[in-house]
Amino acid sequence: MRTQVAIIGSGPAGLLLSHILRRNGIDSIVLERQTRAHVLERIRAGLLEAGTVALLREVGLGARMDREGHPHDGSWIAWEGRPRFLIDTKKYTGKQMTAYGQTNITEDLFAALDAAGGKIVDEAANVQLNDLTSGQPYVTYEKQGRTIRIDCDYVAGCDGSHGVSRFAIPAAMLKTYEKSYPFGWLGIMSQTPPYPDICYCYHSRGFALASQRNPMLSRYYIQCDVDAKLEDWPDDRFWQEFKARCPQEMADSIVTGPSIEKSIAPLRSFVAEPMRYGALLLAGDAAHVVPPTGAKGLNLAVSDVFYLSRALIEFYRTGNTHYLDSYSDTALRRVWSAARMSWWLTMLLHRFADETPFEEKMRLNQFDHLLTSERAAAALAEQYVGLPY
Ligand code: RFL
Ligand code: PHB
Repeated sequence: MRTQVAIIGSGPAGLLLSHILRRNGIDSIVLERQTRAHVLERIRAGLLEAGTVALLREVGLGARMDREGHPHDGSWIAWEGRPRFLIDTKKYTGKQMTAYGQTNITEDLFAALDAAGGKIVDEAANVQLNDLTSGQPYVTYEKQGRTIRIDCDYVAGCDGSHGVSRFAIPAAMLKTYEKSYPFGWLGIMSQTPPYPDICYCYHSRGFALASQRNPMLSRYYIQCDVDAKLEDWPDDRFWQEFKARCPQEMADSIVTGPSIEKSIAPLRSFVAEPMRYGALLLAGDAAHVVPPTGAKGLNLAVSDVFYLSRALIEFYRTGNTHYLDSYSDTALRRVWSAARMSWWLTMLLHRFADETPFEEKMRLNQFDHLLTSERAAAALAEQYVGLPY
């Protein structure tokens, strides 16, 4: 087979890239290791930056998001023993964040690609990237006992943090930066009316977050030990712990119910540089992972795809490689800003077992600084809502 761009991974990065390329007359094939059902079942992100919403609208994916998504003027921080603080994105940036699930975006993308004859191969095993610096790159994969070869001009590595694409870059040419945090997030989904606000809670028992998907679907998280086991967290224990970490009036208004999904995600920060090697261009979690505290992972995948699609469109229209050549530097500038914000918010809002009383005071003072300084509040709002592309 031959295509212009072979895309590895059918997460939001890979699907969105294929969709935008197709709208611009550029052919691509998406190779996905899992079944489509598996991809659609994964519950992940829920909060979209204004820039993500604008881009999705611009590429014809806004209809359902505008109907079902829920715009918010900001997100709250409820700190034990302190007044509530609003990360007021509307006031300081004029922009809103929108609650709309990654699952829905993925569904919208599959529907758009299916309707337009997009090519997505699922259950593509043993994907391998070959001859990336030869001028004649190709990808192979296995399906139903056969090995299939796809010749292409470019390979987009959109296969998430556990994919193969990043490992096709020789170790000597790749620099990686990593930090793991000594806790995870235990998340549940429940078919209950959500708490009306997106609210991050800091409490001496640990962090908690109330979020939402739609008027009858709520998403809640609590900080948990890295080695926590799902079987130790029946719903009752989860709700009890969640409520213990939020202010009384908030706890009283949370509508609880049976969970329909429950999972534990470890928290880490990871950035790989550069995001290009010959014909291979990395995008999304394949190149970088942020802890979910800042709600930035999916939004970064979308901004990478913005820069990458612009570069490929420019190349196929004019032969000019300017944007391709600057892709890694341009994308990484935005990645590092989001990595810093996500790290900062993670450090601010979680309990660290080995923390000294001094560090605890510093944490408290950082929050008080937000409460009392318009400039500090504005700086956080600007980063939280997402930097312009
Ligand atoms: P994905 O979504 O991981 O998709 C990669 C795809 O590649 C496939 N794949 C392979 N295919 C072929 N061959 C191989 N060898 C392959 N290896 C892997 C995988 O099966 C998969 O289908 O990466 P992508 O597209 O870069 O998208 C990134 C986002 O999914 C991720 O950053 C966000 O979900 C992170 N995130 C959040 N981001 C936000 O912007 N806002 C949020 O509110 C938010 N909340 C979250 C989150 C992530 C979480 N978890 C579970 C880590 C909340 C949580 C709990
Ligand atoms: C979510 O709704 O899943 C969500 C919201 C905000 C975050 C992280 C996750 O910071």
